[in-house]
Amino acid sequence: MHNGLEQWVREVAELTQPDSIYWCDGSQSEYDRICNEMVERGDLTRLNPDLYPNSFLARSDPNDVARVEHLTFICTEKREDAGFTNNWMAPAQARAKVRPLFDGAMKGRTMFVVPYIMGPAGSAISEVGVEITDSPYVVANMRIMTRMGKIALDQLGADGTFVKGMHSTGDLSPERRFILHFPSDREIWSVGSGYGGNALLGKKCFALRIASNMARDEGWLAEHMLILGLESPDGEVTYMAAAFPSACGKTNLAMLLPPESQKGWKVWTIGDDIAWMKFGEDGRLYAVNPEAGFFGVAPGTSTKTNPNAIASLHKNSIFTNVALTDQGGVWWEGMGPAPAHAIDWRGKDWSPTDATNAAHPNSRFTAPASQCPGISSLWESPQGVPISAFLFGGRRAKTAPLVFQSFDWNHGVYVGAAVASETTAAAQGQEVGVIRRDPFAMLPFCGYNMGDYFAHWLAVGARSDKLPKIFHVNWFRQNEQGNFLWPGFGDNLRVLRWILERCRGGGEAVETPIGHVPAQGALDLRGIEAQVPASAMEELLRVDREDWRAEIQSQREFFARFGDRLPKEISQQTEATAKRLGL
Ligand code: SAT
Ligand code: MN
Repeated sequence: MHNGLEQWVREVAELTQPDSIYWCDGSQSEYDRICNEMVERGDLTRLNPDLYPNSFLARSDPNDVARVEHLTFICTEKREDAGFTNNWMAPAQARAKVRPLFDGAMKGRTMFVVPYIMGPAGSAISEVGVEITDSPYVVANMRIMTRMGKIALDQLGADGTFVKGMHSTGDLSPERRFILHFPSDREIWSVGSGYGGNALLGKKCFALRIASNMARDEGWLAEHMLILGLESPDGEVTYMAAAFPSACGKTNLAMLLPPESQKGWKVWTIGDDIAWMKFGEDGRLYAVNPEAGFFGVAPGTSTKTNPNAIASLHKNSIFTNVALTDQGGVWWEGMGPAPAHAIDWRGKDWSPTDATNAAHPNSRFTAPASQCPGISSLWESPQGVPISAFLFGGRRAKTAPLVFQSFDWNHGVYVGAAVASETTAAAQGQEVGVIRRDPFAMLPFCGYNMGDYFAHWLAVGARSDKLPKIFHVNWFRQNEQGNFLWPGFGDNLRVLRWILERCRGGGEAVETPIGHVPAQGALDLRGIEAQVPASAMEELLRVDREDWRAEIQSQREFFARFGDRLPKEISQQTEATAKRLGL
């Protein structure tokens, strides 16, 4: 047994005073028992086993439905080390302020000790974490999302290192809700929320905020990226990693099903949210998915938009804040025809004529990755998969073309740093649909000063001559009437194909001031010619000087806020772009 772990568990128990302490082994029988107990208490609803075997519906507190960025803190000694993109508290002050909320917080409850591995068991890229929680819902989700229990204790051994996560749902009051990260102690405290990224500490808290610190210190990358393998008709598979902000379609792209006209092409899923990458001996970057499940946005997910996601969640899954049908199944907006009656995410009667949503816009499914029909045979490979291309993107109605390639690595780092996107429902307490700058889609997830993070990316680029090529994509460009110009979903394969050709040294391109865009005819549009006429294609790839004037101004203002922590290279790239645009 690991001494440090045992001692820490004792300390947390002394502080939180649970009725009992339970060490999770990760077995199926343990999962079944914990879920059954929640059903008996009314905290979970078992779905109709004929429709969704071994699956459950959970409803969170209506005040607790998404990540809370304004209550999320990076606790470094110096404020500048967290940077202006993070909320900051000094570690001692943060502990003094929040410790009282844990004091006796688990009285009358069971304290679960949840050891877990982020990454495939036995991989040199993997890391162990332990979450202590009083939420059985968190335990059940962690079992789907991570390799949890005995397997993690075995990997930890008697003297391994692990990331500590202390979680209590507290009283769920937003006034007493805090998500604290202590990067130098590799430690997380979370209280007052039972939802998603606030409470499943392996996900954003560890795998991004703490791991980004580890990655900077140790020379690797912890990124908010999906990982996919694109198989061409000759059977070769090329791996790509893509960073988009929360709820911008990472899960859909990772599970893409090619349209009819694209015979012979296949997309294999490795991960849909997070990538950890280290250099291999051959100088290439190898990526693993630290997670073992999908915590996907439910609304908009259908057999049309993402058949593989639907196939993944038909059993052994947990649904949170979706609607319950009279047949004991689930429903959400965008899934298909609405049922005549359902119980909505708040637990109230609902019918399609109601003005409210049946499912919360940030409602989620938690499903084992192994159930995805398109899961890659290498998704648990300890070596990871070699990455050939990085894609950055966001939701932009204007400005950003469908796709462009950066001129080189450093220009690509600037392109990543300049990502902006319309906000979504994945975070609470902000307006939806306004443009915010979101570098590398890491704005809420980078656990240290983002200026230093840009510098880390530049430094990574200096270490190898076999780096992935860097691209920017935007599936969300609209015409003057506000209609999407690009069909998206499966048809995004056409863009991935051009990216693949560029990686192989082909793919016709035209140079623009912001990068290379596909030449006319370079994207295979067979089957969508009517939907995407030449005029639409032109608009999709257009670099509008006036839009870019505003864009460059917004970038300058944003980058200026980093002060002397901004690498010179980034401002030089901004100004070089402005110059190429003739601004
Ligand atoms: O709530 S999570 O952080 O797990 C999901 C997301 O916002 O991407
Ligand atoms: Mn995410």
